Amino acid sequence: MRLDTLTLQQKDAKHHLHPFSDLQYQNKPSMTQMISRAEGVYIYDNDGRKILDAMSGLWCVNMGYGNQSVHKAVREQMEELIYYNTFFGTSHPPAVKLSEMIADVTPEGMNQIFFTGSGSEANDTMIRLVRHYWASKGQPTKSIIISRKNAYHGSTMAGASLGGMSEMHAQGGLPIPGIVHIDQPYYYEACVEAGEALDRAEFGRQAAQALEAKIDELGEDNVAAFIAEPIQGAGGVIIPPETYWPEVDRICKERNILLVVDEVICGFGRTGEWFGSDYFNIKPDLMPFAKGVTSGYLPLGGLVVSDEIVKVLRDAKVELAHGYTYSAHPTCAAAAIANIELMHQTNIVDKVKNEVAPYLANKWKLLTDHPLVGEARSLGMLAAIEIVKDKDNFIRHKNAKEVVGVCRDHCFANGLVMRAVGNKMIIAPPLVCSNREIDEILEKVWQSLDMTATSIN
Ligand code: PXG
Repeated sequence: MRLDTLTLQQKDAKHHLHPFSDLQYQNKPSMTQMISRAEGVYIYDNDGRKILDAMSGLWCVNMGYGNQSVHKAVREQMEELIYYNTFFGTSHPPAVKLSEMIADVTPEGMNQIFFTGSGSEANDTMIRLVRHYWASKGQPTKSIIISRKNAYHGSTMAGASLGGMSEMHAQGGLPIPGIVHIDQPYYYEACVEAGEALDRAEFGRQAAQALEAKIDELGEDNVAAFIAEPIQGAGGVIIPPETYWPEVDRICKERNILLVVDEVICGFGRTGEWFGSDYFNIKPDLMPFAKGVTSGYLPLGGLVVSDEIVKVLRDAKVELAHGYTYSAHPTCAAAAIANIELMHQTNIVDKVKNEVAPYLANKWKLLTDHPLVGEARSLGMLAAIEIVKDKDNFIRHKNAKEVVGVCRDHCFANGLVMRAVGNKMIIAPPLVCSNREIDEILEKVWQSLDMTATSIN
């Protein structure tokens, strides 16, 4: 029997603890959005209301909802071998095939895949492998990981410590030792602080040089790795100036620091390349991934490791004392295989690069004409608008958080999932959006911005 929405909401409030939610929601169950069905780029609430999901779930449903080829592959794998592990020298066909398929699309020299259940686990694995690598090379003091403020790398102890979100650090005694943070390359915020437009290229170089300064401060012999998202996602779609990544890449190579490029959001086509590293021409040593690898159909993540690192670990001749029950879970791997096959068949990565992302970009930049929008930026299928009070002088609303909250609520009421982050509104729509669906997103964004302007005046 299908339960009515209020009953579901009340039962939910009774026993279900939601992630990243104000726990007071349990006192007002009717506020909980109850999503019951999805198809293509649309989700449907329990009362059948159609909502365009411009966040691809949580940045993951890249190929859209309801792909029958993925469903079929999952069903068939469940019947063949629903689960087995990959510990102690065991493997299974989906693990073999998926690692080969991923290695086929990763950057040169990046051909070794360790599987996890999520992006957070991938980053936990990363810290252990990186430190094990330097210790195996006889340099155990190289253990500090440098990350960035406002970064998001997961929600486990290590993931949240690598992340640079102060609200997360405040809960649970984080960050764990051995992790430090430098500033993010957030150009628009720097302009707000300066009260004027800055030189973008120069700002990008300076932001990268903060890494070099931190390495000098800590001593090269104590630093293991630098981790960063190619484009910060959860932090608010922070697209670095073009000068940033070449400089970071240079610094890591010159200073003998491993470069970890967190591809959990940017990986698997979101930038119009297979990986954000390809887009920015970065040469990473390790790449955590998750989300888009299965389009969120089943949980699976992992870490792409360079051949060179794996050679050192092999030569160390000690067992790798690390792994998860669900590493390379066969059914999840089957979902990933079918998803990547679908990506190849539909040529989606090239399509995003040459058709979908340029179409979105052209429409998105027009949003700067709206009085509330200080900047409208996009790259691939990632886009943000900076909500401001006075765009000529880079002045934000004093109650910026409230204003974006109002905008987010108008979006939802207008049938659009768009996220509010700090003082920005962001989207990360499915890669498979049609032009008509992108038009619909833009119509709803304009409408919601107009309604926000009216609400706050
Ligand atoms: N790295 C990056 C770059 C991410 O965006 C993770 C790691 C962790 O992945 P898991 O699979 O452990 O969640 C992420 C996840 C948000 C939001 O609200 C973002 C993420 C997850 C949940 C919510 O923007 N990113």
